[in-house]
Amino acid sequence: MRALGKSGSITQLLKTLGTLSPDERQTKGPLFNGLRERISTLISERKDDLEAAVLNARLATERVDVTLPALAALVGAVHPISQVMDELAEIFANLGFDVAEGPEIESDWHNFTALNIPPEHPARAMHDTFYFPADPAGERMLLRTHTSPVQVRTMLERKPPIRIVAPGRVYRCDSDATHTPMFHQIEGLVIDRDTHMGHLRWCLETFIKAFFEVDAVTTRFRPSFFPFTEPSAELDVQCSWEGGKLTVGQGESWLEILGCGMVHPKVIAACGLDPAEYQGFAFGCGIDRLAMLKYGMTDLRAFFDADLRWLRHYGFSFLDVPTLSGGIGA
Ligand code: 2NM
Repeated sequence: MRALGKSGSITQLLKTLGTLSPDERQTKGPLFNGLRERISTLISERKDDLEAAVLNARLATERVDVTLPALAALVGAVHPISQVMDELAEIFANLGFDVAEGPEIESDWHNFTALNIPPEHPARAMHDTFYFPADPAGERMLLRTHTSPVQVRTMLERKPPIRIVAPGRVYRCDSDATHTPMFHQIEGLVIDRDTHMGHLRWCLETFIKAFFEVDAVTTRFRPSFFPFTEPSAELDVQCSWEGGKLTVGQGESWLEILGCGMVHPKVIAACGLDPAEYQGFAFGCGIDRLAMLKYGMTDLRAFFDADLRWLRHYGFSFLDVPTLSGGIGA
C-alpha cells in the first residue's frame, strides 16, 4: 500500500514521469517501472511466505494422526455377535478347523435334499423356510435355514480329511421373544476314515472349556433326531445359577448347548463320498444364544435393534478383539 497504493511512493514517482523532459523520461521510466516490478515481486513473495506459515501453523495444530486409535467411546463398537464369531473361529482354528463359507441364498437340493430331507419329508416342516418364487422349471431357491449346505458344498469340493466350521447367518420364518427371523449359527464337520463319537465329544468339551474360559466341564449326550445324522444327540453342559449368576461347566443344572451326531451315510453318499470309506461327525449351535450365555444378555431381539446405547453397554472395543490366528480366512 505504502509503495504501490494510489498515493504510494512508487505511484507518486511514476506520476512525475509526465512532468519530466523526454530525455529524463527515457532513463527514469525504466528505472521507476523496474522499481515497481521489484517491490511488487517482493510483496507477493512475502505474502506467499506468510500464507504458507499460517497454513503450516494450522496443519501443526489440527493434524490428525490416522495411526492413532480412535476413541472407542465416541465411535462404533464391535457387535457381540461379531466378537463371538471371532472367538469361535479362533478356538476351532486351534483345533485344526478351517472356516468355510457359502451362499445365503441356496438351492433346495443343498439345503434339504442332500441332507437326507427329500421333498415332502415331514422334517421340512421343522424349518420355517423363506422361499423365493419358483423359476419356469418349478425350482425354488430359498434363504438357507442352517449352515449345513456349506458342509455339503465342502464335501463335494474337497477330499477328506475334512475339518471345517461354517459360521454365518441363517433364516427361519419365526419371530417372537426367543426367535428372530435371521440368526447366526456355527456348524462343524469332521470327515475322515475312522472319526467317531469319542472324537466328537472331546472336541465339543474342549470348545466349551475354551469358550466359557473354564478348566473343567461335565457334559451329557441326550439322544435326539436329525435327518442328517445317525445317531443324533444333544449336548448338555452342567451349569450353576447360584446367586442369579450363570456359571458354565459344573453345577446343579444342565444347559442345552448344541445338536450333533455322526453324519448320515446317505448324506456322505449324496456329497460324492463313499460311506464305506469315510465317516465323521457334525454339530450345530446357535451363536446368538452362545453370546447371550457368555456375556449375560437377556433379550435376543436387542441384538438387531441397532441401538447404540445397548451396543456401548455390551459392545466390544476393537482394541480388545481376541488375537485371531493368521490362518483364518487366509
Ligand atoms: C446340527 C446337528 C447335527 C449337521 C450335519 C451336517 C452335515 F452337512 F454334515 F450333514 N452339517 N451340520 C448337523 C448335525 C447340524 O445342528 C443342530
